[in-house]
Amino acid sequence: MPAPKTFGQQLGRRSWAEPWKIKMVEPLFMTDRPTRERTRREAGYNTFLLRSRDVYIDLLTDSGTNAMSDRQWAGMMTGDEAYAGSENFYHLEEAVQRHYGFMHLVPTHQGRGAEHLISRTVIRPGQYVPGNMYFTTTRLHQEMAGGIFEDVIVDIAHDPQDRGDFKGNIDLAKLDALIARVGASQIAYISLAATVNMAGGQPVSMANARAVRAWCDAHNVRLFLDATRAVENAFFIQEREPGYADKRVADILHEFCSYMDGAWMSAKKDSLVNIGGWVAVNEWALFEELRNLVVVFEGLHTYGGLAGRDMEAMAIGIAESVQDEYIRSRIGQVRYLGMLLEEWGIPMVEPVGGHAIFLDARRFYPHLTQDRFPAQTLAAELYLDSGIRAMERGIVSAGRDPKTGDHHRPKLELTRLAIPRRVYTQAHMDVVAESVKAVFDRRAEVRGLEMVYEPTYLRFFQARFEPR
Ligand code: P71
Repeated sequence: MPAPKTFGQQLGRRSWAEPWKIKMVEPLFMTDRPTRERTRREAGYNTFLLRSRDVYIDLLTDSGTNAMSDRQWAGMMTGDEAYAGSENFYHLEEAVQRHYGFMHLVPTHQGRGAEHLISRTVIRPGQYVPGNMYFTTTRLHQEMAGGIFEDVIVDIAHDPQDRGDFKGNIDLAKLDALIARVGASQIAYISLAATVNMAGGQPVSMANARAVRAWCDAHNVRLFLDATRAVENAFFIQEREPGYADKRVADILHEFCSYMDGAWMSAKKDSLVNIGGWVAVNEWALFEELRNLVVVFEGLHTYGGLAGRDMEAMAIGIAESVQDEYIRSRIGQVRYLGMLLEEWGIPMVEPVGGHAIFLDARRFYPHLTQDRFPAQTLAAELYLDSGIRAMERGIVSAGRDPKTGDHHRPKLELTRLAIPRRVYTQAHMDVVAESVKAVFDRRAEVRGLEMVYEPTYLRFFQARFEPR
């Protein structure tokens, strides 16, 4: 047997490790294959309907699944659970002002609460909302407020094999074409997400943010950021964009946000907490509207549906999330899994993005048409093989066109392996990689699924399937 080598040695460099150690552990349980055959059938072949106790390694989402630090847990003990004016709210406000740079903050229970508020206050029915690819809840709230989503992301975002550095960018020619067609007054705002979840966690460049800002100024249109993974986005700018290699991620994030009129946030991702969100803007009049609406749907404007302790954990999590060594190891772990899979020829979105590996189910199962739900099928197969839970991000997630009632047929038919922050180790990543490989080796035997129950809203959460 040749001498074993660490991963770093195999790559001809020194290995790196996470900038933290583990203080508390939570046992995992492995089930056997006959049990998983039953549990996946009972769950209608939908990973959202599995019980977590039947899951081994849970890569359903990186949302709310983060491990908090000892400081965050200590902060939880300082929760000021006053109905109004909680001290923790002011800590959160200060953290958002310092790191994201927005003046006025409205907390919400999570991202979609913030999406609801901003969509309702800024969209007039019939207006367009151009965005760099849709996100499920974002688009739904825009549509429920009467808006019409228009995809203005660069074309390469829809090509899993294009290795562009900034596949999340907005295509300004698409904005020009939209404005020529409908006029500036018919554009509610530009909805910019960084990174872009559904494109594979792909980043937006600083140059693009700056150019979109200039476009907005020229046409008097507002620009709002979905800041859910903007820290991860800042890491890619530091790594890839000329002029940013020597800047701190914290400073890059701040500059990026400076081009925005405001932002909404699902803090359950970047901010290293299990629950929370916010919307923040610079305009006082808009803030007043948001602050007024939040009391109807979420709670008073100094807690927005959260406990004081949740706001404290978020304030501390924000500061931890912008540390260079943390973010490098976070994205490094995602890349580690990506490198193994790439080496073995597994089809996926490249380059690997910030929060997940997105397997390309079209190339994984070339014999299945999109009507056989290849990405849903792949998630069900992975679960059967090893108890690993992934998420469909293809035709099921895309839902139906509200006008025609037909399926949206996204070019990207993906199965996402989202990596929770500070939760799993490199050994878990090895187990995941080997399971993906095992499922890939058996790909020819797979026949696809049929949808037998379809809910009205965000159907992917509760839809049920049967094997073909
Ligand atoms: C993710 C989630 C959570 C999720 C949401 C919907 C379907 C399945 C899973 C949530 C996001 C997000 C972006 C870019 C807003 C939200 C909503 N992502 N923007 O990826 O990724 O935030 O979940 O806190 O309401 O698993 P919320």
